[in-house]
Amino acid sequence: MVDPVLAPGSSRSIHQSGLALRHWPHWLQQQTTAELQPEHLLTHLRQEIPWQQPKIRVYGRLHPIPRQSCWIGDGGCQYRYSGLLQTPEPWSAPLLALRQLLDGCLGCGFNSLLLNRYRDGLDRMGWHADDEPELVADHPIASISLGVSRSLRFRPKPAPAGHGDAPPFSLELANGDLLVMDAPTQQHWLHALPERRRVAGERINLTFRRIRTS
Ligand SMILES: O=C(O)CCC(=O)C(=O)O
Repeated sequence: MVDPVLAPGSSRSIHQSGLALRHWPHWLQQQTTAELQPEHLLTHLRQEIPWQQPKIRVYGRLHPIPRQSCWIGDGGCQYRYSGLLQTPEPWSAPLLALRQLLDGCLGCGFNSLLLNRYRDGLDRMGWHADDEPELVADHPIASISLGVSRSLRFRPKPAPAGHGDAPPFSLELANGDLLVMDAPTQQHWLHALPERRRVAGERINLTFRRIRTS
């Protein structure tokens, strides 16, 4: 049994109208399991994940997405994002251990995981919300960052659906950080990982989610 460390005092909460985030800097480094230390996880993910760079249609033309990705989940956890239907790859032992640790710490039940690999500062993710109908809307999304630091940008969805007057902001996510996006953030806000030209190093991000299963 792993020994979860989720000291309430070490997180910071960010609340704005329609947005609720919790951020634990260097959370992984505080865990006692050796296989979950950032360097172990990075090595595992680089070697064992079947990374893909699918093409998506933008204005009628096919373009490779500007990053690599992989979708992992329990059987039946199909997910459509960027217009692509994803059938889940199976859990590896370290990723299952991380999921169980997060389930215990946060008191929830993740059943799927989207991995994104930004090979350098040119790889990026555009503005979007994780609000697809397959996702359980009021379930938290837990994001683990590995590798170089990058900024995650937030901005409200345009009014009236969102909270259009709130100012955009950035959150710097470093190696080992845990960010939890609580409901109703995805309903009212967008997020993006913009390119950062001066960054040469790699970042891998893991977002644990809950897909509806019937
Ligand atoms: O890489 C990140 O931190 C953001 C990933 C993301 O936006 C997503 O998985 O929906």
